[in-house]
Amino acid sequence: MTGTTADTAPAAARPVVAIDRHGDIAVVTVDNPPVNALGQALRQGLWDAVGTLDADPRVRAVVLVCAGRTFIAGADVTEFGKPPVPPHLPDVVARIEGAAKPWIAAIHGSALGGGLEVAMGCRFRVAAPDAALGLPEVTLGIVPGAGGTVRTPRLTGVEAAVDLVTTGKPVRAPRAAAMGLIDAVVEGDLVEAAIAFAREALTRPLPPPVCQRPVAAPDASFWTEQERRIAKAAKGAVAPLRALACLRRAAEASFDAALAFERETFLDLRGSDQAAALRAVFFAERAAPRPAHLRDVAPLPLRRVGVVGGGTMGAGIAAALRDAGLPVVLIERDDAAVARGLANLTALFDGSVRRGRLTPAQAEARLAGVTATTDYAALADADLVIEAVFEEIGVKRAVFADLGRVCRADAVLATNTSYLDPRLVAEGLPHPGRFIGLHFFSPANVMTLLEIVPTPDTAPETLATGFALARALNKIPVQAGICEGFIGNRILKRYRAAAEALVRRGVPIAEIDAAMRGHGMAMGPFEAQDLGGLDIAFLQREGARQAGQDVPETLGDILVRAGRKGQKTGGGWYDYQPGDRRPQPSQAVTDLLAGQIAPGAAMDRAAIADHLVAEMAAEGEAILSEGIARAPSDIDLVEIHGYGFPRWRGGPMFAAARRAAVAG
Ligand code: 3H9
Repeated sequence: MTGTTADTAPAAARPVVAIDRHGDIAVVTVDNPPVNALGQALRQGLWDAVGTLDADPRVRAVVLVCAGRTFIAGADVTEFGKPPVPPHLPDVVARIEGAAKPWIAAIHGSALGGGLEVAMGCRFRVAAPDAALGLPEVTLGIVPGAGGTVRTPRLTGVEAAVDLVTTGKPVRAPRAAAMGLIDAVVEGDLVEAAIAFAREALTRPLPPPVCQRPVAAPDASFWTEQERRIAKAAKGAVAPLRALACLRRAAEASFDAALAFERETFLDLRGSDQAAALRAVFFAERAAPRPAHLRDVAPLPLRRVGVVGGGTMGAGIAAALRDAGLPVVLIERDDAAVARGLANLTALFDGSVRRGRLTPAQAEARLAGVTATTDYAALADADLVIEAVFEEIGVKRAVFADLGRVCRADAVLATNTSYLDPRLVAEGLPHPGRFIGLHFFSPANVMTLLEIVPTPDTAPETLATGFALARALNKIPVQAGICEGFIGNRILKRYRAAAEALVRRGVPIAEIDAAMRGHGMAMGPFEAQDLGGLDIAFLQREGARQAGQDVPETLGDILVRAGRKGQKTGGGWYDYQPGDRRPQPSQAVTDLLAGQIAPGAAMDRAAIADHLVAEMAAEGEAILSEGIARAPSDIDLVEIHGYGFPRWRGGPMFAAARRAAVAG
């Protein structure tokens, strides 16, 4: 790779765009760490490079390559809130496309958004085998703004372009080559391979620039079908449908007219609430794995991990660890439980095979990396052990007594408790600095949230190791203080109580669920309880009552006492027909709750959703003021990644702040 690296060169010695000449081929190297985002200096540098190289008679072709870990990863998202400064990206792309010499984009790492748009302005694109290419703009609430919707269908055809642009999902180089997005996948040194490609290309007539290539327009029924499909998947996010409209224009209008339409859509969406929310989530997600307060703390190495408990949660955690390549020791209390734990794990890996995420051979290798046993001595060499046994303090304490005996004094010991006080779980443990709460969400091999709960005794290295684990597992970590339910389940409790309070006021259960789905939640609060089971929270309340706490009777309690625990018992808040997960309003529930419900209150769905989200945000405020969460954005990440809150609303705290700002 040409160019200097960010780590070794002083800032002044490193131009954002450098030009080298290899005989008659020029190599333009972009060097704008960390991800070569298209800030103003880079746009200007590219603009100037076209002029310089067009004027250089020795140069016959230009290779565009990037230093560092990636090709251009897109527009500089930090510039989105500010007035645009020229040269604008569409003009830079047009200038590269109109250059007198053909440009060849040589792609490694990720060519995303504006980065792929720059590459599509080039006459050719070659990429390293592991490069990823994509147009993730819709995930930021916008559409591509520099020709992405207009040039992509000219390279790949409309159907593949719809997929790329409306999902925002990147594709790897081999797939990109198969769909026509790039011209070749090249092995070995990328610059040398791109120069060789350029020399070869110069021996033949050049293809036309992408803007001059034709695009076949599908008929109206294609667009109607796509609209229907995309609207359903978007659940209220507007960008995917607006991106589809741009693609349709690209297929049906001239290149220039489509480009103008795309730019207009881009500028319109860039200032929208949804884009602001999605940008906030984007930066919060990137900041989460490396919190500032742990910058100077080195995590402990994670080479071997133990999991105690092979139930749904323990098996899910073990699967997540294996997916990250870590060898796992799985401990259960007897041989039958070991067999059940292994069966749970096998079922998870088989599921991944069915969904095409793993080959059968990979699934077998994942399973082979698990040592399942009843013998705690197998944990003697573990760097980290995660306890995921029954949610009962005595059971958990017994596990930690064993772990305290067999594990190394520097092994991190974690509890996956979701409601118990981790301080009580750890009581009596030798070397308490190594203890921490790691709250996974079920299914743990799928859900991206990890609540990290230190106790007052937890050492900084232990906390840093929790974050390192999250990075290894590709999860979003959020640090939480100790309170009942930590961040997520505490807000959930308030949310459910507020929803029940609406039912008591006479708002129909199905209206509340529909309102929250309409708000963009994956599910409403009552249908979600039916799916997960009403008995778990009921048993917690009963436990608290038995311990002498004053816990008022909830409507859910009435249902559970009547045997209605959710889908698994054929009914909870709704009735269910056997084999059918669709909730049906229930006369039995109406009868059971009759004495508790006021005569019908009218409340429109938007007001229901606003009220419930405001309740979530109010609990979030309390959590912040008690120091349980470190920042509002942490609460938003918990809601988005753990509880199905719509990303495009930015989370309850973001929404509340936005609402307060608008109100004045
Ligand atoms: C676009 O292009 C619009 C155009 O169509 C139209 C224009 C007219 N801008 O993720 P990482 C920062 S929309 C600014 O940890 P990785 C990030 O915050 C854009 N900053 O690295 C972090 O900062 P810090 C479409 C950005 O190696 C640092 O870089 N593009 C941007 O795990 C490292 O990030 C995208 O949506 C950005 N665009 O992954 C691409 N991107 O060090 C989004 C990153 O201060 N980016 N930063 O915490 C990514 O997907 C990943 O960053 C990438 C690298 C895969 C590239």
